[in-house]
Amino acid sequence: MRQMRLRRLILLQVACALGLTAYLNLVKTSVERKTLQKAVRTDGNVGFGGKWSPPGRNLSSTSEKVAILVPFRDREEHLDIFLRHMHPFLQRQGIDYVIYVIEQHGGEPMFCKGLLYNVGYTEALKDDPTYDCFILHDVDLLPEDDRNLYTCSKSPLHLSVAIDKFDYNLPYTDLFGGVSAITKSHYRLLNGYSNLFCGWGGEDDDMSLRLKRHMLEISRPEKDVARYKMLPHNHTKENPQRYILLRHWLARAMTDGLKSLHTAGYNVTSTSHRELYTHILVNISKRGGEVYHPW
Ligand code: NGS
Repeated sequence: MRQMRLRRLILLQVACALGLTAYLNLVKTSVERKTLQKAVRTDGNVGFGGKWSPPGRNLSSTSEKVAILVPFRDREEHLDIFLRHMHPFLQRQGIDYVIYVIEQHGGEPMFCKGLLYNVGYTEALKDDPTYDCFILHDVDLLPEDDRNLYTCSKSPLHLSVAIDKFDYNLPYTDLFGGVSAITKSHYRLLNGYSNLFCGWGGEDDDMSLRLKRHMLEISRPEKDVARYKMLPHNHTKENPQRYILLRHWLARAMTDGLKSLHTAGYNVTSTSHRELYTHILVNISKRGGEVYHPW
């Protein structure tokens, strides 16, 4: 009898200890979540889908609406750091914005950044046709200075002028990659990016040539303002066909881009409004080894 009572007492103590541990874990997780949210949310809440408007903005407001397009694949750790950095940064600037992460999965083994930008542009406008300005943003670049404004101007803007990796110097004058800002109408006029560049390099140089063709000069903020930190990563697989594609840029400029998106061989698998961004999942069908010659 005494032994049974003792056993029951021990069981009760074990149950209490387990219950207390579970409760403490729950509190810990909730505190961690709140700390992350606090780090991300500076002034008011980030709406579901990664939307935010400056307080006091109403429907009749004329301020610019900005879509931040981030092509993405296999870089969860970068995305986490990027989002924690960007929401407070954009809110301090008072930008009316939404962050779109356009993720490539399956099919084509190489990363097709230009095509992902075109899909992001098209899907963002389906989500909200009133965007005026698009920021084209690599996930591994973090702006260092709040004076580097994420808005559009009359001519396309190249914002990542000074990156730590290049000792805060611009590698070449025609560079348009990294982070850029372009109006909705200019993006359309340029026929967006080429859909054909898969693998690292060249899609931004092709865009730069499109700008020249339309006599759109690249503007840049001051070098001491447009400073960026690049997150460390392994070099992505280069596109061996980029120079061949670039040689024929003019023949492709009118057709290859937004206008040929419907034949570019992709489908949007899902669109979901996540806590800190709108997620667009894209499957790009595998391309052959040969350079595709639509021209
Ligand atoms: C050039 C690439 C661009 C690229 C730039 C900077 O060589 O696409 O380097 O790259 N052009 C070609 O390969 C034709 S970075 O080191 O910042 O990734 O944007």
